[in-house]
Amino acid sequence: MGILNLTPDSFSDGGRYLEPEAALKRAAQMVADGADILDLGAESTRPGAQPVPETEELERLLPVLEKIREKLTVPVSIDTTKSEVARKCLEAGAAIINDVSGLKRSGVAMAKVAREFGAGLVLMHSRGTPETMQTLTDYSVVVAEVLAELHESIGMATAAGVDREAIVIDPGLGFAKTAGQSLEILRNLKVFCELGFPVMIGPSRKSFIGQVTGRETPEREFGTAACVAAAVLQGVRILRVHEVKAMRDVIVMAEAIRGLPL
Ligand code: HH2
Repeated sequence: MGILNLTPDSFSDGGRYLEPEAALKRAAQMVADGADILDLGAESTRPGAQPVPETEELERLLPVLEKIREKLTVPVSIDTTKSEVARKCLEAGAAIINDVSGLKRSGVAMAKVAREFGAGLVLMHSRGTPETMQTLTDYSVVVAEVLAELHESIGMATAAGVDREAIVIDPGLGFAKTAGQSLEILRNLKVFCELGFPVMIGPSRKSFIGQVTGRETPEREFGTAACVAAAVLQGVRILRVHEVKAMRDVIVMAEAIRGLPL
């Protein structure tokens, strides 16, 4: 999954794809590099990020989504926690909703929209909001508690009628987690895969990689590659990354080592 942030303030690629033409060019490049899904986001989730009003989120997303639907055939995921943004993007041809709040922000409304459109639904674990999440890192056993909280999100989705086949889970690296907790999750991804839903992770260039490697954001690709390989070897199915071309090779190589058919 290739990341396309239509934001002025994303931690890694903020401000680069605000013009629809530049965004389309980037989208086409990621598809040529091997992306199977594009994830479009218009509200940064980095710690401390300010919320974006619904109209502004849609003004950033819809022109780019329309261009991508016109020119490319790749499924598009929308990274949003607002059910009305999700609805308008699904109407405009998006296929997946990526909810970093795991339905905790829009509640059952988001699940109902996903069900109505038969969309894929990524349920990511987080706590609080981007403004508060880094103060909510108290866990006694991080893996068990993240699993339990993801179970609540899965329960909300299925109770609203979302097909289990439509659900993807994501433990939310860096969201309400210290670097040590993100590493603990990475070490235990197999446990998440055993739940029976496809698992997705988004390690790309995140600060826990900076804490381990001592590298600044643009220089975290090898650190990202290590996370991607470790994830594929444990059964993770969707890798959300900025640098598609390099990570595609890491993924296919790790799959080959794992013994999956070429
Ligand atoms: N991480 C980010 C945003 N959305 N969605 C899922 N499912 N999993 C993730 O790990 C994830 C996500 C944060 O990364 P990025 O989009 O690069 O930055 P920003 O939130 O600043 O736009």
